[in-house]
Parts: sequence; structure tokens; C-alpha cells
Amino acid sequence: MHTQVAIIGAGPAGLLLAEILHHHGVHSVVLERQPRAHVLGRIRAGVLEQTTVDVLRAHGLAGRLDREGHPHDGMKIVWAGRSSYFIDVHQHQGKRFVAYGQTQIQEDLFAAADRRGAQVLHGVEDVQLQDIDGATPRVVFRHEGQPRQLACDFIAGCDGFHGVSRRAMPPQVLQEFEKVYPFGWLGVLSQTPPLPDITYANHPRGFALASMRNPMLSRYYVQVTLDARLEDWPDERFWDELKARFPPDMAEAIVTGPSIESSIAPLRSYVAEPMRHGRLFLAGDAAHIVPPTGAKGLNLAVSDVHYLGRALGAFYREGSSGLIDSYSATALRRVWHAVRTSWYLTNLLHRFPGASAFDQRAQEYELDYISASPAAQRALAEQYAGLDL
Ligand code: RFL
Ligand code: PHB
Repeated sequence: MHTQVAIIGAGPAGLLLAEILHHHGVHSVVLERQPRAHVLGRIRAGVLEQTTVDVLRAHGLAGRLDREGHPHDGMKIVWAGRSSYFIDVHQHQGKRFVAYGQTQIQEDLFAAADRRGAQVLHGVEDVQLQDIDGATPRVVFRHEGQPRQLACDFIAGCDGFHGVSRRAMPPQVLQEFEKVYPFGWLGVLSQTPPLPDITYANHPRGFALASMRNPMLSRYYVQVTLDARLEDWPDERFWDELKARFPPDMAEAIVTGPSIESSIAPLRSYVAEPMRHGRLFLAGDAAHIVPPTGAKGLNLAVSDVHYLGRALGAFYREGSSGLIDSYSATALRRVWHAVRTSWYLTNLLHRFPGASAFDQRAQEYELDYISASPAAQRALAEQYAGLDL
């Protein structure tokens, strides 16, 4: 097999890159380890930045998003039972968010791939990247029990944090920056009407978040210890704990119901530099992880492949390698902005084990400062909104 760009991973980064490349007239083949049903079954992100919506629209991928997505002007912060405040991103930045599930984006991307007869191979095993330093890189793998080889000009590693692409970078080239947080998030999806606003709660019992997918689908999270197990969190315990972390009026407004999905995710910040070596490019979670507090992970995957698609498009159209050479630096600037913002919000909103009374007061008075200062709210809105492309 031969293609111009071999894409490893059919998550949002890989499938969207394939669409952007197609738009530029560049051929690609996507290699995915999991069956399609598995990829579509993952419940993950739900908040899209304006830039993400703009990129999807520019490639004709936002039809359903524009019909079914729920626009938001900003997010609410509440803490320790005190009154809440609204970070008005639209007022300060002129940008809106859209609540629309990553699951739906995956469906839309697979539908687009099907419409144009794209080559997406599922169930590939033992993927290995070869000759990424040379002019003729290859991906070798097994598919349906047979050894296969895909020759290409470039490889895009879009295979998430646990993928193989990043590990193909020579260790002496790869620099890693990491912070592991001492807690995780337990997330629950339920067929109940959500609260009207995406609301982040800082509470002595721990962080909580109210979010949504559509008018009859809510997504909630609570901070849990690293040793938490799903079987220890029956629905009743989850709802009690969630309500305990919101002010009484909001707790009362939360409509409970059976969970239709629940999962626990540990929190981590991670960046791999550079995002390119030879003919291998990393994009999305393969290159970086942010704690979900800033709702940035999926949005970064989209901005990475926007830059990468543009760079490869220019290469094939004009023979110019300028954008390819600047891809890593361009993407990393936006990545680090989001990494720092997500780290800041994680520190601001969570209860850290072993935090002293001093740490707690400092956190509370920072929240108090933000609630009273239009300048601080504007700065937070700017960070939460994300950089322009
Ligand atoms: P993905 O989605 O992990 O896709 C990678 C794909 O690669 C495949 N793969 C391989 N394929 C072939 N060979 C191999 N050796 C392979 N190894 C792996 C995998 O099967 C998979 O299909 O990475 P991608 O495309 O970079 O997308 C990143 C996003 O999924 C991620 O950043 C977001 O979900 C993060 N995130 C959020 N981001 C937001 O922007 N807003 C949010 O509100 C938000 N909330 C969240 C989140 C992530 C969460 N979890 C569970 C991690 C909430 C949660 C709870
Ligand atoms: C979600 O809706 O899943 C969500 C919203 C905001 C976040 C993280 C996740 O910060």
C-alpha cells in the first residue's frame, strides 16, 4: 500500500486531519487499532471553543453541530456555598462555546469519511513506524491476521497518549514535561435535563462540575481520590456527593436519574517537545495531555491538525516546507497556553490532599478576588477562551 500521509489513530485528531488533507487534495490512509463501535462508544469531551467550531465549519463538518449544538457565552464558578459568578467569555472576548459531544463529532467525521470513500482500517495491530528520519518512511502492522506495509511521504501520529507514535521519536530528541495530580474525575452521563450553565464548583469536599450534551442529557463530574473504583460509586452516592458540592439552590435544581455511563479519569498535564521529528508529526493527545478542567484537550487536537493540514497542503501544492518546519513551534505555543490555563484552573478549583489551612484560604481569596474584579474576570475569560489560531 502507498499513500501520501499515513495517519495513526481515528480519534478526532486523525479523522479530522484526513478530512483537512482531502480538502487540500492530499491522500491519506488512517490506521486505527479499535473497531469503529469502540471509538464511537467513548464518552469524552463536550465543550468546543469558537476556533474548533470555525475549523469544523470551514471543512463542511458542522451541519449537525450547528443544528444540535448548544451555544454558551461562558461558564459559571461557584465555591463553598457562596454566590456564583459568571465568566462572560462572549462579553470579554466576543467568542462563544458550543456544548456538543466528542461522540457526535466522531460520528460526523466517520460519516464524512464514508461519503468520500476514505481508507480507514480498523483493528490494526502491532503498528511500527520505520525510517521516520529518511525520505521514504513506512508503517508496518498486522491487519486481519496478515502482515501489511504502508509506504508514505509523511506519518501523522494521532494515536493518543498511549499510542506508539511518540515512542518512535529518538529518546535524545524527545523532551517531556509532566505533572501528575493526586486525584481523578468520576464522570457520569444521565438522561436528565442539565443545569442551564456549565458550572465549576470549588468545595471543601472537592471539585465538582455540571455540564451537558443536549437538553435531555447531562454530564456531571466529581473529584475523587486516585484509588476510587467505580463499584464504590453507586448512583445514589454519586448524586449525594455532587449535590453536597453545589450551593443549595443549585443542588436542588439538579435533576437526578440513572447513570447511563460512568468512568474515572486520572488528571495529568504532559507535553512532548518537539512535535515533529523527520517525517513524523505528533498531533492531539499523542503529543500532550491537559487535565479536563480547562476543557481544552479536544480543542488542542483540532488546532494541531489545522496547523498540520495547512502545512502539508502547502507542501504538496507549492513544494514549500516552511510551514512544515514551523509546525512544532506554532502548535506548541497554543498547546502551552492551554496547558498553563488548565493547570491554573486545576489548582484554583480542586481540593489538594495535604493542603494547609493557608493554602485553602489563599484559594478562597483568589476566587473572591476574581468574583469582585472585572479585570480578573476578563483575564480568566481570555485564558478560558483559548488563543486565536
Ligand atoms: P484520542 O481520542 O485518544 O484518539 C486516539 C486514537 O488512536 C487510537 N490508537 C491507535 N491506533 C493504531 N495503533 C495504535 N498503536 C494506537 N494506539 C491508539 C486509539 O484507539 C484512538 O482511537 O486522541 P485525539 O484524537 O488526539 O483526541 C484527543 C481528545 O480525545 C481528548 O483530548 C479529549 O477527549 C480531552 N477531553 C476534553 N477535551 C476538550 O476539549 N473539552 C472537554 O470538555 C474535554 N473533556 C476530555 C474531557 C477527556 C476526558 N477523558 C476521559 C480523558 C473529559 C474527559 C473525562
Ligand atoms: C464535559 O462536558 O464533559 C466537560 C465540560 C467542561 C470541562 C470538562 C468536561 O472542563
